[in-house]
Amino acid sequence: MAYLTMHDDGPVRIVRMAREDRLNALNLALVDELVAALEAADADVNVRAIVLTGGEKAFAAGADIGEMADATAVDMKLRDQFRAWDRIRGVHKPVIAAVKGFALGGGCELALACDLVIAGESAKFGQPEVKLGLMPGAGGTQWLARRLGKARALELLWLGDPITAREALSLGLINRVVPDEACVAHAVELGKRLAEMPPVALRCIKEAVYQAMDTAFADGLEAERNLFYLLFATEDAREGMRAFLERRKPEFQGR
Ligand code: CO8
Repeated sequence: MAYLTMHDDGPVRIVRMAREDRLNALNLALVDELVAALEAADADVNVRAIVLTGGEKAFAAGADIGEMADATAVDMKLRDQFRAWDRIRGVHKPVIAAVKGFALGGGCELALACDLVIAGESAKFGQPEVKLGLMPGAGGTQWLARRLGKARALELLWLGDPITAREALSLGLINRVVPDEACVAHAVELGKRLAEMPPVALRCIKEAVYQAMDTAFADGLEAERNLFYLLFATEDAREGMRAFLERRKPEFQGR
């Protein structure tokens, strides 16, 4: 792993992008490593939640402009880099971004692709692609239009100016703002709380929420209903309900 460091804090895998001399510019190799790391964590039974973080100055300052500067449209089409990004959406376990400093362009899209976002006070979110004569390519137009509505999305995408962590919070783009020095620890604590929850229920809830963003309301309701029924086939649901009735703490097994 040339561009990442990883360690576990109990059931939480902490994946850190560490290409700090380039403000974690997302070159193809870094994204490949990142996707592999997320999938490995997803497959590891000892991991219950994943925290993705970057450096002090930047979570990630976007796609590596040096890798794109001379590329033709055909080069980009054949490069097919977003196939790797699609795999991020396939991660079932909770992924929490801990963002300090710049989260720009692809870096902002990466943060928004995580399930929850904890920001340090220094975080700056933005889609400055327009200033390069480009536009977001890793989902930025879709995330922002769906989450902010047309007018705010167009303002951010057309002007390309970054917003502060507090603005992102007030727009409902992220979950919490904390002091920079507490950012990763806060995300890990949240991961540990999620680790105590029944994993199959978390997974089904994630699937249903993403379905809500992707599909018509009636189809989303149908999917939610089916996932709800499915949870009645888990031992964890049985245990959770029994524990409530017996006034004790449940012991979830993940099945
Ligand atoms: N790509 C390549 N190198 C970068 C990038 C980047 N995105 N961002 C920073 N760097 C490099 C700089 O070139 C510099 O290198 P060097 O020391 O060799 O000169 C080093 O990182 C430090 O950066 P700065 O000296 O510029 O630091 P400043 O504090 O002066 O400025 C900024 C920080 C404001 C973040 C500035 O670096 C900046 O504007 N960066 C570019 C931000 C940007 O435009 N991002 C969007 C890129 S396009 C994009 O993301 C498309 C997304 C769709 C596909 C996603 C696939 C991954």
